[in-house]
Amino acid sequence: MSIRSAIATIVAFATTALAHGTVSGFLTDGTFNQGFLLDYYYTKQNGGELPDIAAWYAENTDIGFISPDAYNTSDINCHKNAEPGALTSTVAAGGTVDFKWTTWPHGIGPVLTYVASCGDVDCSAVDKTTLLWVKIDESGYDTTTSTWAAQTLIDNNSTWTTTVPETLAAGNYVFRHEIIALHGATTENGAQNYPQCMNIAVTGSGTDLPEGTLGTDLYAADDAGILFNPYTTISSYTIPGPELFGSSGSGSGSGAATSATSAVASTKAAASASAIKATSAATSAAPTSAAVTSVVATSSAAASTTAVVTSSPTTLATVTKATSTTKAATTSAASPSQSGSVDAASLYGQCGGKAWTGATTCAVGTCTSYNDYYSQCVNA
Ligand SMILES: [Cu+2]
Repeated sequence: MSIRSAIATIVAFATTALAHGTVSGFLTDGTFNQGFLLDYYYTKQNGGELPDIAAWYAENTDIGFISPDAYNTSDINCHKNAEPGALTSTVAAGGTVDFKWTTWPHGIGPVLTYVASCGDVDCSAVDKTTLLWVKIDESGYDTTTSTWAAQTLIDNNSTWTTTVPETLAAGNYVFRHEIIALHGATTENGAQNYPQCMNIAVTGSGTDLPEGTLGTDLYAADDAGILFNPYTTISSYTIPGPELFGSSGSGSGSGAATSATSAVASTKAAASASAIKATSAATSAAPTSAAVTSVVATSSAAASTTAVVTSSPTTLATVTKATSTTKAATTSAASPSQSGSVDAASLYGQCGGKAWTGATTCAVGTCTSYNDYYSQCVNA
């Protein structure tokens, strides 16, 4: 094999490895704890000893996800065929847990963290089907910056920090950290849940422990935040799952800033039928005259096209134009010209992107464009 094709092969594997991720480690008040590595699955299959860690075992060897059609199974708790970790880590109420994901590729979706009390039982012996989850952290879509929590996680070196509520009752808990990827959520059963669990005892003097929710009752396939089209102007997003700890009802929390609301509304009509999200900028710098409106449109598939336009009566036409440009770029990235002799890509294999000369069809799944450079076969 030539050096060139060897490099191409390495790149192909590297991008495939980007497919999804797991929590490879977590910090409790700054102290590192080993996460569950998929290698441990094979260790177990080969009769080897699993390391004693606080992270839960799971058989998500495809680096895959839980689909809405499995929300009523015990796998929604802590991923596929999960079993409790042997150890329990410790964090102080009011302290932090940093969840370190392997490189995370999907910038569309909310990030959530739950806890479930193990009661008098050590969490290493808990029955996952009895766990009652309390949501202690949630982040969805920030309309001010047009940013999903999952993108914020990516931008933070694939790490998410959850602050443990100060008033949470001391005791043994299973923590359940989760990304819900929504890039395919426009169609039913297209959302992808990536739950990861670990045993962490909370110390302190807190006494609050709201009644939680069984894993199988956390989500429904038709929840507003599960069956959701992210490829349009997003004026609000309702984070799925039960109410947030300490909240008195509002549950949807990612801060719809009023400064952006009016401009977003003005572009909504134009953009809602399209495959992009459009949002305003320059409201702070703009003169009070309503004659000047800046619209920044970016591809929802991440950074493929950016159009910056200044005008006002023409906002509608402008946004429409930016839309079609973006759409064209996305479409071409998703289906580059056929190169003839290559087989269809396998699930999670690359199936398109600039300079990609491999398979452009999928043996399993649907070829989905994430950006100009990378399309991947995923279950829609
Ligand atoms: Cu993926």
